[in-house]
Amino acid sequence: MPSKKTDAPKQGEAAGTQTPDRANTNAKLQSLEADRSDATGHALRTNQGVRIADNQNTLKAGDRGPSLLEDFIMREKITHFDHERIPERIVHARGTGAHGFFQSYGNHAELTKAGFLQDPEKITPVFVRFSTVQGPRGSGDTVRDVRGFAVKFYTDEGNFDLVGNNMPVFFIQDAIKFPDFVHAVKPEPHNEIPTGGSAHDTFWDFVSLVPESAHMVMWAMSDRAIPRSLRMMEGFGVHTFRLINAEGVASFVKFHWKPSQGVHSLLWDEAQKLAGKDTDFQRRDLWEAIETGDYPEWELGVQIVPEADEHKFDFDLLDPTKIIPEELVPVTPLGKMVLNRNPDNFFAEVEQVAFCPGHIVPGIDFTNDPLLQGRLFSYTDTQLSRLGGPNFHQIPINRPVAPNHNNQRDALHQHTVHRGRASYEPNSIDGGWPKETPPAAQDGGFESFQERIDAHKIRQRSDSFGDHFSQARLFFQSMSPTEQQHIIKAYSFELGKVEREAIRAREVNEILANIDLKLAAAVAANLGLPAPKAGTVQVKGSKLAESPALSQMNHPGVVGIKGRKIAVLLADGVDAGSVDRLVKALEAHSARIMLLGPTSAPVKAAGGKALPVDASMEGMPSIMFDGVLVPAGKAALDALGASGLAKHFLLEAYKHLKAIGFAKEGKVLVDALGLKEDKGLLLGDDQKTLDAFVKAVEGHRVWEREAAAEAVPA
Ligand code: HDE
Repeated sequence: MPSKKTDAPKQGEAAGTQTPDRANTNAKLQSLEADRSDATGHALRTNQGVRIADNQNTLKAGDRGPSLLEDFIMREKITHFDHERIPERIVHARGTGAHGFFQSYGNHAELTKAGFLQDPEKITPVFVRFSTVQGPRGSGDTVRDVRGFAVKFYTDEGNFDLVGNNMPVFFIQDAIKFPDFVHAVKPEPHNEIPTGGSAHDTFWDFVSLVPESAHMVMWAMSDRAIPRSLRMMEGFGVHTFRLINAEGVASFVKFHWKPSQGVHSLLWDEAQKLAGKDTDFQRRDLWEAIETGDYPEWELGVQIVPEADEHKFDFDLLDPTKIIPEELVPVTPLGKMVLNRNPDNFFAEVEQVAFCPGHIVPGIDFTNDPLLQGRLFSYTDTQLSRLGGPNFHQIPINRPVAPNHNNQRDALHQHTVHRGRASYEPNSIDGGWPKETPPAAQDGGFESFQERIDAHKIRQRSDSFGDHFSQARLFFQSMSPTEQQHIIKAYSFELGKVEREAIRAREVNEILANIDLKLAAAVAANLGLPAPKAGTVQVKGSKLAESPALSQMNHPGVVGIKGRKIAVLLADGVDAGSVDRLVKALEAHSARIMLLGPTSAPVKAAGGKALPVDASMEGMPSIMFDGVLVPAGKAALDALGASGLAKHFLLEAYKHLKAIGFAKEGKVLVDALGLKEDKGLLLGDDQKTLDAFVKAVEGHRVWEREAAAEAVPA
């Protein structure tokens, strides 16, 4: 369906300058600010408001005597502290979040009556939480895992939560299998190992016995599971939803988030090293990007399928283990989301935000996807134990900006002081308020899509959910050779950690062999198993031979190297003019530059000028950067060549296929390190070479270097 375009900002347009001042542009947003507290200028008091004179000493009988029970100040402080923790999320416990806004590109009234998608002038505040799935709250950011991508839209018509992932399918088809799946992937129950990963027996036992997981496991073994940055991930609503317009016409849709920053990943070696050298790598990356004004942005789009076309595909739209290939149904852009504000308080906002796929607004509705249906129950239910009762919607981060009067009363943590005597409906005592709003084309009460159901009450899976391998095959075959190799290595690594040979063999023979025999043979070889000769089931195959949209290589982004991190290596004797030129050239592209020295002390440039550095090469290793520059200055180049730290930095960046630019006289260092010039290893600080460097960073990796990089020790 064509969307009417307006002059609202488009993907990739200067988000920073378009950022609205939230409090001023929309008075309603002020309700989101109301509970923020700032102690500056205030006296220290108890929770009851009593000023505290001494926050250092418990009340005691003499300075060496026992503490006194009557010390209400100490007791209140310790009691509160004793109860500071709440249960972490059962899944998606590790996460981080940010505030921002959504703006529609135009009026999408033909598609939906949801107000926030109809007015391009309207700024809808959002809060986003990104997460990993398996690990506990303190686990590493860069583990191989699915990433949660949950967005709360505070619309005028109520909260809409799009609780998605960075992969478009899921491991199971029916909600009743979710506890089984989660128990299998979580750390094993006897020793709580491993933290944050799926490389263990119970996960592979389950998925090798449950072929419906084959497609999603393929995504989880791909580079999508180790994103370079939360800013560089696609997001997907996964299930098929419905959008409904004012005439009541419904369309099936799949939601997509396309990052302006492109879709990029870490290399597995980087991901593993980062887990030790910066456990908070992705959390920090998002935080710093927002602090420095590199506001990440995504385009929201939908694949639209008219109701009449429900059965026109070779898979079932209700099956959450299937994608609609974008080559069959392209993504129609609807609007743009920009994240422009970090939370003030992690616990209050990120930890207490409560998403639920059941939070929808008029104009959006569910389908009968059996996984989605189960989720509608689970999310509210889990908040009861996590957030302590049914009033979690009153916690500031969860509160809608739309009014929410009703007759629900009391319960734990009730913050609202309800006025009036009638907490029932109908009533005459309070004038009948609050009253229902009949459904209407626009601004009416929520009305469910009237779907005719005529069926037996049964526990049965539809035959149309029975093909588990065709799309897993499509995914593998749509990858570039490099991405395919990464997938083979990921399966080999993970299965290599599985203790039971029977599980390894089952995954190879009964899952991988049905997806792709070359994949199965390569993984089998790495595991020391015989290559399977044929699959165990007849796979129908997809209509499409390939879906290029599945390869990350086809998602370079639209903002160039904005926000990419570049290290400039300095040492005593560096040419200050060369540093200046490089920094200016990169700043023109809005890259984030860090000057690194052998230590954190300033370096002495040729001529004696002291150049302050941002960090040491020890503190900020190469794995934290997207590219490296080495400026001119013979003495500095000699010093770098003599430093184990600097050599390791450069060799590691080379091994990780990063863009590395040397000033012309750096050739000695390149030769000494045994490196060869290529599309991303460049010599010279003239404009042409710098342009090539920028292009190489934009390409994210110098894939052509892979074979040469193999020879460099990790
Ligand atoms: Fe979730 N999921 N899930 N899930 N999920 C939770 O809700 C659940 C599923 C997703 O940042 C929990 O508040 C069931 C698919 C995200 O706070 C819990 C089923 C997708 C987040 C829950 C699924 C997701 C959760 C745990 C199968 C992608 C983090 C804490 C029927 C479309 C939200 C919580 C945040 C969190 C249940 C499957 C995404 C237990 C029963 C499919 C992004 O309620």
